[in-house]
Amino acid sequence: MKLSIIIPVFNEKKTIKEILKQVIAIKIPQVVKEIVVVDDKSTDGTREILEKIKKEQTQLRVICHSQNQGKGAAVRTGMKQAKGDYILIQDADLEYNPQDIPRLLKPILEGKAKVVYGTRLQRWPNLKRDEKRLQFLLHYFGNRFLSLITSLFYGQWLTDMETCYKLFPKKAIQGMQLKARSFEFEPEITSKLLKKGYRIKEIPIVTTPRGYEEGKKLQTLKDGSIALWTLIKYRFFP
Ligand SMILES: Nc1nc2c(ncn2[C@@H]2O[C@H](COP(=O)(O)OP(=O)(O)OP(=O)(O)O)[C@@H](O)[C@H]2O)c(=O)[nH]1
Ligand SMILES: [Mg+2]
Repeated sequence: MKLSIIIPVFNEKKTIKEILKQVIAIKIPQVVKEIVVVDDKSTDGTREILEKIKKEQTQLRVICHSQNQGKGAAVRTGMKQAKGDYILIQDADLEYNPQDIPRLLKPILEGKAKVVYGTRLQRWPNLKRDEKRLQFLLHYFGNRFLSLITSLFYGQWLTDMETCYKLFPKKAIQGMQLKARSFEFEPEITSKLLKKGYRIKEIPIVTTPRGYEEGKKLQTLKDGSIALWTLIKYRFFP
């Protein structure tokens, strides 16, 4: 099986080198990996770092947007270029741990699932950093709420619709008119996969959430409202 790992990147100079190192290091029996990095016009030096790594790691594919367009647009660019049978999205920060990738693939390799999401929410939120309590709680309950709406609208119980770890066959998105430019990519693809009749298998994962001072870009209220609207919209429109 060939797996395309798509990494959307925007201004992640602190983490890009390390995340690529971790993703490159993952070895999965029976699976050939392809890594597609999409740089969304980073201005903090990330692009220069990518140029350098590309020379050393020739298996990396790096695609550069000439304008910043958002995470959804970057993922869509990556998916168009992907040559794998399966696609996995990997954020460029260090919140998600690439060591979980083989666990996500397991049900697929065993023929037990076609679409797998890594869920962060089958547990209480990570509240280690006290000063960020409210921010994380808002994020946590916002996501729980959006996942509940997804379950009600699309008829499948989900605990973490917003997770970045989404793994699906490339053929699942063929013919899908994905439009999201920003973070509404998550509700859009989830809605459309469920509408197409795919069942989503959730596998628990543990993440290390980051705060805004560490480069987080998602804005809980703004992007949460857009996500809610996206879920409503695609329930009734194609
Ligand atoms: N291409 C592109 N990627 C972006 C943009 N904004 C954020 N990203 C990437 O999207 C990923 C997630 O962004 P974050 O700001 O960490 O979002 P988050 O708050 O972790 O979102 P959750 O995972 O739902 O908690 C990272 O890899 C970012 O580099 C953008 O404008 N363009
Ligand atoms: Mg993040």
